[in-house]
Amino acid sequence: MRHGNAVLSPSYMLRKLSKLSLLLTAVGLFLACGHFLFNNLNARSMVTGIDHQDVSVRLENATFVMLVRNNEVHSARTSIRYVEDRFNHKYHYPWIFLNDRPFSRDFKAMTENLVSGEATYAQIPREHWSMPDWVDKQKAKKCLKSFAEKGILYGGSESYRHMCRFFSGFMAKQPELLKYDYYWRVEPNTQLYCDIDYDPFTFMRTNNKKYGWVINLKEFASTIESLWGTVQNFTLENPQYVHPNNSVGFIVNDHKNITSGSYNLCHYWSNFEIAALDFWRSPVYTEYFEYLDRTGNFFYERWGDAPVHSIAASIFLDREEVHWFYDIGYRHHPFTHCPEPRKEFHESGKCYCNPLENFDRNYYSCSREYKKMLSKPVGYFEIDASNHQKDDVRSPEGTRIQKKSNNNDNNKNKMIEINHPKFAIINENDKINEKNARQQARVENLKHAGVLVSK
Ligand SMILES: Nc1nc2c(ncn2[C@@H]2O[C@H](COP(=O)(O)OP(=O)(O)O)[C@@H](O)[C@H]2O)c(=O)[nH]1
Ligand SMILES: [Mg+2]
Repeated sequence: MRHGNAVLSPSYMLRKLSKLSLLLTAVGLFLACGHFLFNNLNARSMVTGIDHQDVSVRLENATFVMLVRNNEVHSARTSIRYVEDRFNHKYHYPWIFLNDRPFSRDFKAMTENLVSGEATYAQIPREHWSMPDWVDKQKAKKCLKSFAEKGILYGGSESYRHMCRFFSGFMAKQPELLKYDYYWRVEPNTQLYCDIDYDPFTFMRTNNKKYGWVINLKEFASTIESLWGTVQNFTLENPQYVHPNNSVGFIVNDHKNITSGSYNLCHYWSNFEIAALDFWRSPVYTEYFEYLDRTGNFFYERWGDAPVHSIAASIFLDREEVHWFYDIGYRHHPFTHCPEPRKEFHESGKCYCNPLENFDRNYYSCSREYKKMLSKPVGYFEIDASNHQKDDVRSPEGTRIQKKSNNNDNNKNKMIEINHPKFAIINENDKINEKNARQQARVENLKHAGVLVSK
């Protein structure tokens, strides 16, 4: 009994308890170390080489940016939710919403608690969303009409042109963005398919990246007829801006250079961008944008911000400053980027897209051109523009000089356009009948390509 009493005595119980808690602490420590080691052993991606950190705070001077209309609030909410769930709920980066009109109370109410960082709603100044005074409004109106009649995607839309010009020249200069170094552009109705367990902004900074993309593809030739000629003229006048280790091989095929080659229509799809704002604010880019803008062809034609950005990144940046976020599974209708390696992205439970739907496999993807460019040694695309004669299309004032083009390339580009899968998303705002538009575009393109002779 005494023995039994001793077992149950308070001091005995205390000794037992403290031994037990020591044991539990040791087991806890062991498990924590194991967890830490396991996480860190698996922290570096086998495919991208990126280190995945385990952090829960905003680290960089960066923001999300979404240009959006009030009536797109639910599509905006979809995209926000994807970004938050896959990445930002751990980091709480702020969101900046931009609009050419004032944001409605409803838009704010439906979004401000969905984001995990601070939300800012800003209206774009009129001078960044209107035709500049050197643009001939009557001529622009006629051009829009003729583009619409040809069934060119968004051909008849003036607001689409303001949007493209805005992203090309003014987004980075909005007062709300001035305090940031990096942005991530998000569009309504887009999806993210993979957990992002590192900070892409930190990746950009520590690896000295300026431009990050996910999907690349070919542009409609008919929307940018004189863009390449204008770019050629700009580089001929400013050969010092061409980076010696550029990635011109991505936008010009067959080892040709800016002035001897034609544009292969390849560009990074700009509805997803993670980039350094200082590049768009730099004197080189500003001069380039102003040179393009003086032609008025954001309106007379329909120059997209995607080719405008991509051409700049390919010519003015070191190719090492451009980054393919291959590991980010992403969809913007109608294309999906789905990282393919099964073990890292799918069997790990990280992604849920279908690798067979990966757009890199599509004929219209430019991933082949990109990889080919990367396979060339550093400095391979160095260009001495000073030896070339300025000879193409339009003066900065937009007057047609002399169109010198390579017929074969032009025909090839037209043929590419005819079956372009993006025709599936003809703009509803333009009230274009998709079937008629496609039919008309085919006829027009065949005529241009010399396949059909008009009577
Ligand atoms: N506020 C505003 N946003 C616009 C306007 N036009 C386009 N956007 C936005 O600009 C982006 C691109 O437009 P979108 O219609 O998606 O073009 P697409 O991706 O080329 O088919 C999206 O974020 C749109 O919400 C406009 O007139 N006003
Ligand atoms: Mg879009």
